[in-house]
Amino acid sequence: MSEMFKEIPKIAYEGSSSRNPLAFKYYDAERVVAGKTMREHLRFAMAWWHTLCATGTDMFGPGTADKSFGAEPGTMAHAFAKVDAGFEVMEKLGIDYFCFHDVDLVPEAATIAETNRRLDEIGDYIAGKMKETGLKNLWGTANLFSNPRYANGAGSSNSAEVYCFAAAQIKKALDLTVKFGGLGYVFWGGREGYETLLNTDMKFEQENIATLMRMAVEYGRGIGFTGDFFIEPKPKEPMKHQYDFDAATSVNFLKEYGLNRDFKLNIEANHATLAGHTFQHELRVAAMNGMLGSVDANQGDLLLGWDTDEFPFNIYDTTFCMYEILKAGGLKNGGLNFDAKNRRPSSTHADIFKGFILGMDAFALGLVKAAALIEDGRLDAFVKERYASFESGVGKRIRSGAATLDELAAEAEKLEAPASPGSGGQEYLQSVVNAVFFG
Ligand code: XLS
Ligand code: NI
Ligand code: NI
Repeated sequence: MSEMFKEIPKIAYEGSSSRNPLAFKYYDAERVVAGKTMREHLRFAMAWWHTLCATGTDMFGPGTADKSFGAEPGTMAHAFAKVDAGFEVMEKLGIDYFCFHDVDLVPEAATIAETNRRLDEIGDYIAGKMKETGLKNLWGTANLFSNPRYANGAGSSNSAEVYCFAAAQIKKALDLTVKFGGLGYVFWGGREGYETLLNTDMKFEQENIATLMRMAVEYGRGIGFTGDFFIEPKPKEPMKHQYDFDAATSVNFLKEYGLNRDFKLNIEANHATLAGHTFQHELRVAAMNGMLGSVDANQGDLLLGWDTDEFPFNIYDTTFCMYEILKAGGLKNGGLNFDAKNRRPSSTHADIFKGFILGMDAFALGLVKAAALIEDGRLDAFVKERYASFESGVGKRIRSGAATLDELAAEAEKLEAPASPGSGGQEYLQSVVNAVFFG
């Protein structure tokens, strides 16, 4: 295989004073932070779809980036060229993992049988490259939202025939994920939602989605998939209302249908924004339910109402993300998948690498700052003190579940002054964060 990106060297760590646009300023793979190397903590992944497929097409115009990689798009030759390009991108950036949808890998054919044959062919080629390079699969998924048959959803479709197609795609995507030794399998419910309740039986649709997931678990476990299944919450886009609205909604759904033993959540920064939450909020909800599985690392734009999938830039956000991950004890079968793409005018091949450098540096810096915040201890100390009244006396009885309303009412009557919660200290805590950030 010949080199595709000849103008791009292997990207090295050169430190924050480097002015080389093709070097890491903060991501130093082997540097140990809080007991593990950056590489182990961050487990970066490349998203096949954005990196190798997306050309920048939008509603108002065609793509600006050339992703032909020397082959004719829509052919198997192109599918192979994308594999070569993808592995070169990962190797040059030192990204250890990739994520894929079935139809990112090959052009979809007229029949399932032919698409699957193509997937087998490309699957063998990818597996060979993985063996050769040591690169790994973070997760796989099936695209159940692009093909017109999924206009009304897949698991939530009104058509049992469409539902069968979805099952077929999931089965094959699971086969590939297992073939690649993937750590996870994602369900992002692209069109699993509704446009109007006038034509929708919401309970029926949700039951069907759960059934499809249950079958996927059964099949996956049967073929030796030992990783985690993930739901990736998103409130809207493309549908007006999507069932996996946010982390709390998804946790409830998984518990309601008894899927919580096999599933965790894949939290995407931009989806949190769309749900009206912070990224940190979504991560915390997942973590406190024991379901922080993996992360789609990108960022949105607060001035725009859609999934802009930008490479992460905001250090406060990457820091609070890594803060939640560190506090949760790390990601077991997850990592940081750059579900991110270049802006449409950033159309060169070098821009692909610069996007990843930005994102990897932003998360490396976030990791360092998160570890520093924990090490500093002032945030933890403040939170501990804030709830200290529950450590003894009546507070302790409340926590243990032993207290009664009668007892607490009597306690309240004994109080001389009106009870006060004390200062929330937000401004103080924010100044601590800035002091830790900027020294
Ligand atoms: C779209 C989603 C999608 C999933 C994988 O908004 O983020 O890219 O991550 O299907
Ligand atoms: Ni995503
Ligand atoms: Ni997204």
